[in-house]
Amino acid sequence: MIVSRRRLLGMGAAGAGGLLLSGCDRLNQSEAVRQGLAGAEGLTMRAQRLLVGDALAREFTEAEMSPDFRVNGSSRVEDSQYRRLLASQFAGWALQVGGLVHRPLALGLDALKAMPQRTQITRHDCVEGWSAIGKWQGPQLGAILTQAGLLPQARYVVFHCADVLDGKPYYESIDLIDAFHAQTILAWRMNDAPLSEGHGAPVRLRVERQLGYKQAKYVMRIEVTQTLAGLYGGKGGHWEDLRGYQWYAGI
Ligand SMILES: Nc1nc2c(c(=O)[nH]1)N[C@H]1C(S)=C(S)[C@@H](COP(=O)(O)O)O[C@H]1N2
Ligand SMILES: [Mo]
Repeated sequence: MIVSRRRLLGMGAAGAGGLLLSGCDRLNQSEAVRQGLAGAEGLTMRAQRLLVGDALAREFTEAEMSPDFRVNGSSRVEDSQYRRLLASQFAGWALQVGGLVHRPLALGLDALKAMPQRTQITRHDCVEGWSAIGKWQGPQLGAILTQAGLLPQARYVVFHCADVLDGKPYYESIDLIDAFHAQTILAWRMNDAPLSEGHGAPVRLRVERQLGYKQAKYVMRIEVTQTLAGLYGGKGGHWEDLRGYQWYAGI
């Protein structure tokens, strides 16, 4: 954490307000986000982001990796098609990329592995009060989105997952600032081994400046959208819809 939420809020509206104008224009165009930004949470998000800018989340050394990285939320996917794909090590599987793009893509694991790879050792922080340091590898999400080509109306990237949790399909979303951040990757490898089912095989999102629940596992489809309204519960993510967690979970 570079600047704590408390410190930012302590700056007050006047102090933080001056920071808010540049860089956030595209956020302002969505009604849902504009409403969110009206409150203290929105103020915190914008101030935090502009202070942090493109800064990288802290990266750790091999020696600092946690011996145990727990599985949280879904640990198994019941969907029968997923179970067949898992049994074949995802041989016939392809990540779908669509929505507001010029060229919809279907990328198999081989295609994802053939792209330039990023490896990062980072700390995962779950709101439930645990954290763990692990190593993640995969292509940058930005490179995938660039390959697909975003249409001008594109604002959000939605991750549709294979699992159902508490009776609802899991999903998550981020905006383009986080989507094109250098450490935002689609990880297929964790701690030097292919992702296990528990940790989100075949691929999961790593968006390192946000909390654990944003790190979508079992990503089957990526959809680029203009708004989050009308998708699932409309709040941009599983826990956001079900438990009122914040959509922007910056740390
Ligand atoms: N598809 C999916 N993604 C998910 C979850 C989930 O249940 N399903 N749980 C989230 C939560 S709350 C956390 S803390 C992390 C846990 O990741 P891990 O199981 O690899 O530790 O995944 C997040 N992504
Ligand atoms: Mo979590």
